[in-house]
Amino acid sequence: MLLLVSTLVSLLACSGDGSKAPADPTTPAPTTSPQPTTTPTPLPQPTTSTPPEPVSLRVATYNVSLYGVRSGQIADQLTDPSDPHAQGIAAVLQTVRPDVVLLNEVDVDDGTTAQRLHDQFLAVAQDGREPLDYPYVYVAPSNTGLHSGLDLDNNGRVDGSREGSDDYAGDCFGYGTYGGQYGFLVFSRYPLGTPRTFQEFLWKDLPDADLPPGWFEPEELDIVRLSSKNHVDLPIDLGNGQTLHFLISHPTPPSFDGEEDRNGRRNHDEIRFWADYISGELGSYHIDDAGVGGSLAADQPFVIAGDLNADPNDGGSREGSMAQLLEHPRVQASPAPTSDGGAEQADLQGGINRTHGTDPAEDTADFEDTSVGNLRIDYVLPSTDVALHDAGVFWPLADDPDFDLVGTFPFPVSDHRPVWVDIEVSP
Ligand SMILES: [Ca+2]
Ligand SMILES: [Ca+2]
Ligand SMILES: [Ca+2]
Ligand SMILES: [Ca+2]
Repeated sequence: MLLLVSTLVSLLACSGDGSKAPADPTTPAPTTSPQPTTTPTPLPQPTTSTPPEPVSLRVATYNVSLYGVRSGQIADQLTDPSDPHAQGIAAVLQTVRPDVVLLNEVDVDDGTTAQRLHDQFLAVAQDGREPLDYPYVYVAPSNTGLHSGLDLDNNGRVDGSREGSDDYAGDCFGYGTYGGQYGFLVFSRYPLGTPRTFQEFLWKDLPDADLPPGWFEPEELDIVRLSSKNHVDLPIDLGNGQTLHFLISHPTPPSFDGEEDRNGRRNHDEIRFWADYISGELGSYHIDDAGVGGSLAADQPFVIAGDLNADPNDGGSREGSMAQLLEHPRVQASPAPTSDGGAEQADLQGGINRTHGTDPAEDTADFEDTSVGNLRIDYVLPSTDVALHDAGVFWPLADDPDFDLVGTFPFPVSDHRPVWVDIEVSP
């Protein structure tokens, strides 16, 4: 346990800069190939000729809604090992049991929050569930709560000194009332390579960017970033010679704006960034924070994951936003993850859910049912070159004992449900 903790700490210290991955403890030791019983007996083969095996893993995304009203509040909260919110997150994850999981809406700090969430909750049995053990963690730097110094929300005021206010949050590169609010992190059983981040990529540098007409001044366009948190290509070393590219982000909700729909346009373009990244077309525009250009090679397997804040048919996102990925030739969008509980809750909650176009079994978030309703907005989308064995949304039926982990408003843990896929990546 001590070794594990020190590994986690050393990796956390490198968060945002890439981490030097230690040897993979999960790689099975090479085994001697079964020998045929027919004569003549072949010479023993050197172990280096053992062919690499396919790797099967469960990959998940989960918006855990773990944010506060001031910097440091969540880290302080997690010093209490009986914190019900973090216990709930851990109980859900100990039920779903992903090998790699993206958590949206976690405070980004020096790694303290991630370490406490892992050591005090995930690694501790919740109500008799088996503990989890993730030797590798990545905490993404975030644009949320990072003040721009300019009036990006056009309310006539600029005040970068008052963290905690809506005035402050509205002029940040990504909406956040304090630095690191609504960030994201990854826990993994597999070693992680050096992340490629696109935190500083400018919105205007996206070819044919869908910028809100007349909204930003020229000097604002020179600093306005595309990513509301970060866009990260995080390499996962599967130990069989294959690297899985985890393409993670959390595009802004397409709401909380006006006629200009600046957040809807940004949401669309944040999703488009990945669609172009896997297309290999227009690849020259993907300049990362290290100044290196280029998109993802055609032979690289990937999983796009995150709360993408766009339902294929319902809610406030711009038309066609999710189709950019769901209908992309490199994305394996079928079968869609589903749950029985999502369908049941849409029926029980009624309201606008009755007018929705998306199959409620595919819903991943439970919002108010007058103007928005329950939506499919959380995604784990593998590339077509990996085998997709199973997929699901963790949303139990109301008579299931695990329903208490999900609940109804006000929710015990989150208004989102985890989404997972079981994939197999062959060498
Ligand atoms: Ca302005
Ligand atoms: Ca302002
Ligand atoms: Ca609802
Ligand atoms: Ca729905």
